[in-house]
Amino acid sequence: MSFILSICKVATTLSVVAMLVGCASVEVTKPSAEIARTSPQPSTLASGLAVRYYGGQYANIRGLVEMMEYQKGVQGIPLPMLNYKVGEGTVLTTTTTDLMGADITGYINMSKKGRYTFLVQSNDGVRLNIGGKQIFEDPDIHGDRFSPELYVDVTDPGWYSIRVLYFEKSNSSTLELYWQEPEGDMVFVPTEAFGHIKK
Ligand SMILES: [Ca+2]
Repeated sequence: MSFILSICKVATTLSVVAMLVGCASVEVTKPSAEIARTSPQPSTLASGLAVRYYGGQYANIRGLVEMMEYQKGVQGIPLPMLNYKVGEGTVLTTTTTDLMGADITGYINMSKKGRYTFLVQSNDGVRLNIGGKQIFEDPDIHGDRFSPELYVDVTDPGWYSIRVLYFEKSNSSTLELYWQEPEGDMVFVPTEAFGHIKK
């Protein structure tokens, strides 16, 4: 795990190497512009992230977004963390292994000032928004693949909105979100840093 992470950190500047080791071959994201802290701050949150599922066969995130315009979806069991690397097992908190889209929403608590570094691993497509800003997208069908390092500079600590669009077409599925807090280690974003409004 740490080997792949460190390889991906280096490989994002070398796109050929990045392809060989399965990192997203996209440009390293520049330090982010200001993201918007949620205002007012949410007061009572349930832990983890809310999710709605949209069953269907998608070739990319755009296809999922189109489906969401005319399907209501099904409310799923909340996700404690984004740490799913399940091979050919069930997708997130569903009981199905393929052909599934997910709209994951809630809040993320960035409680320290300074630079947060995120990494996403996905299979298949994913789009990550934090504080109303698109941080990363790897929208098409692919095997397990890391994002480059994604930087979010926090000047105003607190809860920020987070939204992850994700789909799994077939075979194995993975959705992971790591962060490195200012002066911290690269770890899965922990449950206590996620919240959602219970419906
Ligand atoms: Ca897959």
